[in-house]
Amino acid sequence: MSSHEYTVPVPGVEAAEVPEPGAVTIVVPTFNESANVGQLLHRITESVPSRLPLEVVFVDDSTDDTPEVIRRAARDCPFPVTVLHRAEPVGGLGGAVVEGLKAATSEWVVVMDGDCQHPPSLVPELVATGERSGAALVVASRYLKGGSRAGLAGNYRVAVSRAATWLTKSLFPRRLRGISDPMSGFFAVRRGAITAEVLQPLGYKILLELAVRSRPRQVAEVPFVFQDRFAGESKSTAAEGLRFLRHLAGLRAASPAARVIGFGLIGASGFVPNLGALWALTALGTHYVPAEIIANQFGVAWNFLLIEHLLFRDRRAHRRWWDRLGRFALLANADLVLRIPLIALLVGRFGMSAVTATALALVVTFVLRFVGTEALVYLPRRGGNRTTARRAV
Ligand SMILES: Nc1nc2c(ncn2[C@@H]2O[C@H](COP(=O)(O)OP(=O)(O)OP(=O)(O)O)[C@@H](O)[C@H]2O)c(=O)[nH]1
Ligand SMILES: [Mg+2]
Repeated sequence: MSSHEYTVPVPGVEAAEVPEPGAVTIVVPTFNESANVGQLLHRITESVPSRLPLEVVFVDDSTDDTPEVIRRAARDCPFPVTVLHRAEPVGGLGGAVVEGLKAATSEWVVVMDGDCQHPPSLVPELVATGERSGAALVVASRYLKGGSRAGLAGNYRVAVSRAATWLTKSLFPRRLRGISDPMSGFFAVRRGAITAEVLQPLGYKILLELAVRSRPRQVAEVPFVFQDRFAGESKSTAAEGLRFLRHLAGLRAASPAARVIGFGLIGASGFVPNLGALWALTALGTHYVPAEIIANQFGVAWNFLLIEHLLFRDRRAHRRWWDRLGRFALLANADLVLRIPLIALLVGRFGMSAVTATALALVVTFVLRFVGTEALVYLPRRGGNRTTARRAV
């Protein structure tokens, strides 16, 4: 993908209607927001055009009549309104925002929700702040003085939002410096600052994606009050929360150093099923050598599941799951072959308990296992092709 794609005009917008440079494209993802979009366009009309030339691009995945309602309401708008209805909602909300960013033609793009929780009156201020400070990204923050989360329905949502923000900021302290509200869905970005590789539709929180994968050198923030939904139902679900956690893990695992740490943490968590099974088996009277072998399989299965889903999610496609599992299990058990004599030594010569000796040996073989896993299980094959996979060695 190259940057010239961004200059492709929005389908359905006449060239003469495209705003001049310095103007703004408001991108609004919508999913069944028919009760809100008219009100949103009304509020935009009231507060933006007199201060800033604009166009509005809705990226719609609705199953109701939202596109129709938008088209009707657009007749009263003094600016161009486009609806990109997607027959296939690829990437959900994140994918929709990416489509909108690609379709935008103005110098500035503002992303906002379609349910009136984000006040359009702030749009000119977001852009003006960017122009004034030279920032390429301006975030509307609920956590700055003057901002608030008034519209988050209930203590539960507030707690979840706060925990997610804290977790996100702790995972990316450097990249998110200066961004108090990385979960905000309301922000302005210079179109030139959006690079193709950051536009990964799977990212559900696009701001986080932008800030982490290609953080512009300068960012600014403006406080805002997150209002109540005007009408309709929330689309945020527990499944979306899980998707967010996977997204966080994927972003974090993109750096090799973080992958080593993640691998270590997952390996350490594997102590629990491993030692638990070992304890149970030895308590049942099994000799510690066969008990080690069986208990190790519990740790292997646990580690494999976590590593697959959290660390190498994006690097699984070039081998089938059983191929990966086979290789992973082979590595882990080869490591056990190394470990058994070491454990025998520690138990026999130094009088350690089986549990302590196992813990020590697991740490020693960790590095070997990490290198082997990267190289033999998840390293994309050179010149390899997904569909013509060679047989596993
Ligand atoms: N195109 C598209 N838009 C979506 C999708 N899911 C949600 N949206 C839109 O994204 C915006 C934010 O979704 P909301 O359900 O309001 O999420 P929220 O603001 O975290 O939740 P509430 O506080 O309860 O409103 C809204 O404009 C939705 O219509 C989707 O799959 N596709
Ligand atoms: Mg909302």
